[in-house]
Amino acid sequence: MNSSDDELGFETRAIHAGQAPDPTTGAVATPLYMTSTYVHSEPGVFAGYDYSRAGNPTRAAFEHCVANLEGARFGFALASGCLGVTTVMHLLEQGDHVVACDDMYGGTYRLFEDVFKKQGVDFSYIDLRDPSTLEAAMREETRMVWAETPTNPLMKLVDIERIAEIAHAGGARLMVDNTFMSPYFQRPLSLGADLVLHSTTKYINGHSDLIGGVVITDDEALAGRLDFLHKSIGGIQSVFDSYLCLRSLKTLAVRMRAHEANATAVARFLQDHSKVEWVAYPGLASHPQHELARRQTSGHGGMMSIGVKGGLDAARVLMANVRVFTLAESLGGVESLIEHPGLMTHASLSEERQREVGIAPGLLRLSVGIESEVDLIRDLDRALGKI
Ligand code: P1T
Repeated sequence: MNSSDDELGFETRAIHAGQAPDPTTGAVATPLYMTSTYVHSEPGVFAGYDYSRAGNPTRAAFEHCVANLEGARFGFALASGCLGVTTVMHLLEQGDHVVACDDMYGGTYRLFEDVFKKQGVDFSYIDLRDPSTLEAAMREETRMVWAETPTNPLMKLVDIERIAEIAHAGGARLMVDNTFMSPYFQRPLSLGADLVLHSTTKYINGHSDLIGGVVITDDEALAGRLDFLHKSIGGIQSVFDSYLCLRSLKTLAVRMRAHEANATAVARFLQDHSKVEWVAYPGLASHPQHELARRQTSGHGGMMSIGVKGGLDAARVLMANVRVFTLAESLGGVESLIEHPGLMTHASLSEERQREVGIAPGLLRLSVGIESEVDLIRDLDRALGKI
């Protein structure tokens, strides 16, 4: 079977792309190539790999497979999602300008404001839900538009196709952080994005047992530069973590379907609950961008935000009383998590910045896992009853 055949379905490619039986032993599962270096038959002559920072067969299998699932040829696996952000930002130079969504993972915002701004890159943060705001924010020096969709934590959506047109008309690249949707539900490159980033810590690995990232593109020139940055900065993903991510990709489709089914049930339950003020889940008809979600994604994933009545005090009671949901940062694992963005994942944003963006004291974020639906709903119902 030609595993790179684009005609094959997502599930088939997740299991076979980049994963032909091992040429030396015939092993069906891609082996862990735990080696830092490779033999040269004479200086500069080697069988494909010379040093594992530059390339490793286990990592290459994962990079090939995950890129294939995003409909691309080039993937670069990194030691964290933040290293993915860092590597992509090194495509830019002093004096360049980035337009980014105003709501995004707090760690990405911190990297922009406290690291790259100091190195001479300028940033504008805007509400990318309205493409006309991007038109107004573009400058002569704008080289990149940075979008999360859905955004973390407010679950705002960005019209990737429209934003890509505007970015390209202004001479900028569009980078989409696809962590929340995974390639199973959303493929930004097919909608015009130039680069895709995942924190593989989340759905790609899916079992909350590693930190990783990947940057993907189908643009040869960008890939050449990223390859250089990947091996020069050296933020590569370890062999073992690459092996785990590759293993996890095989079940990505079934996991994502299970996350979505549970999240849909949880969102419907919560939106009718008297202690819940609002629920932001793109799969609900009440989400203001539900139509865009239906057009742009093939499903709605496992992430949602809710506002509880009674603000921070009520949110604390809910967090203290869940038993199946775990109070923890991160998302995308098989277990359900709940967290308070204002006090946890987005605590690096000042209170003023949180207010501007809309991170309210009663805001909670749920990552709905793949446990029994009835247990999740009972858990939330019981904990909400304590408010
Ligand atoms: O944690 P790390 O693997 O470095 O990934 C950073 C990152 C990048 N992009 C998005 C959309 C993310 O959500 C994250 C990490 N987010 C969390 C840890 C969190 O709880 O939101």
